[in-house]
Amino acid sequence: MADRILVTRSSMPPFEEYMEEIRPLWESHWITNMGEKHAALEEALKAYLGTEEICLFSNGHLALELLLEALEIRGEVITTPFTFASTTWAILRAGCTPVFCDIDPVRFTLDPAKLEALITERTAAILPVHVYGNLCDTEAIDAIAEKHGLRVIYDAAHAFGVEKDGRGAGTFGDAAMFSFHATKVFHTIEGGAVCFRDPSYADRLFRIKNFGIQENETYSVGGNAKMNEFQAAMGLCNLRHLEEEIDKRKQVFELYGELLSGVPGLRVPRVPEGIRPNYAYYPVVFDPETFGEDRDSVAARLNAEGIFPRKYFWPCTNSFAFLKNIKEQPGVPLAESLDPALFDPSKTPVAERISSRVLTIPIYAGLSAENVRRIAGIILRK
Ligand code: T4K
Repeated sequence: MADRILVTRSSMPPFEEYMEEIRPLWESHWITNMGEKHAALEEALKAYLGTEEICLFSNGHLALELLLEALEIRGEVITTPFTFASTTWAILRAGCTPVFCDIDPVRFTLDPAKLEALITERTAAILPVHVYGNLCDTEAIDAIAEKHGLRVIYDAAHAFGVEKDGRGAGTFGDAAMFSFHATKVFHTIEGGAVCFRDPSYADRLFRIKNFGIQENETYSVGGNAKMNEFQAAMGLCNLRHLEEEIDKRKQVFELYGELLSGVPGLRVPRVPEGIRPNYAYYPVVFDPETFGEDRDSVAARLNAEGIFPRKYFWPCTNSFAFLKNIKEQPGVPLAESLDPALFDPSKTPVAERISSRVLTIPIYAGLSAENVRRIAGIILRK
């Protein structure tokens, strides 16, 4: 169906611009393994994100999973269940044990007030998520981590370009992972990056994404998660158009705000003081008691009109039924100590409540004002 409206739509740079960007690859024949485009994108991203250190990856998921391995995180990792499955799967696949902390009811990010009670002598790290691009309470989380000598790794998959008081999302904690997937505000088709503070991480991250090969041609055990030159070229083009992309999303965001705020039983996102947002998602929380209709019913009505919002992020990652038999999962080197009782959504009631009520409605640069009005009108039955 040509006129379907999906939750997002990949931004594309002008076709000729991408062709020009990749033309030199036909001359050099150097199309992967940290070539010129890769180097240029690293430098451009360091400047854009305000970070000294960055390592590019083939995708965001592997960036996160391999980051945990590279830092030799072992044991319990305190995290949020209100996220895309990737965050929790990275923890499990890295052989760690996720311990779920409930979320703040306003930001939807890990609630620092509930964090300290979960810290034990087995805790190795804290892995919060800047979900929807909403920055976590980084000050409180980083302070608790420092007090207990724990590392903080932010899943910043949604937070590319977001800043708090002029400070980029990639500069909080010990490290932050960005996703550059096609569905993101900035993308490299598939891709991801880790930004970090301690320069000694650079070698570890480089080796783990490149078969463990060191400069002197000695080896350690590593995988392959390199970003190729076509991905990096897409990133270089998209970065040139990013401000325009964010500005167009802002117009959609603001129009939804005008049309949907103040409606009893609907909660729409707001930009907090001091934040430079990226308008990555537009989550609407439906309170069926007051709004008179639940999230699933609104989604079904939109679907009937060819509009496809998504229930990001439902279900919470601690509530997948198969996790009750987690020990029987084939092929995953799970932590010995992993206890299926950890996967209990009743321990994170705020996350559970938001997850069952939230709908992320379409937002992307090319979404017309007419369609924004149509979507809002359907939601409000106007
Ligand atoms: N941590 C968090 C918190 C994350 O949200 C994610 C990924 C990760 C880690 C891992 O990062 P990556 O390894 O992906 O870099 C999508 C994305 O695939 C995924 O990147 C994203 N988060 C997640 C929230 O959403 P799906 O299964 O919902 O995608 P899909 O294929 O249904 O696409 C959604 C919509 O996007 C489509 O309806 C239309 C549009 N679209 C999609 C594709 C693939 C396009 O316009 N162009 C495209 O090429 O997971």
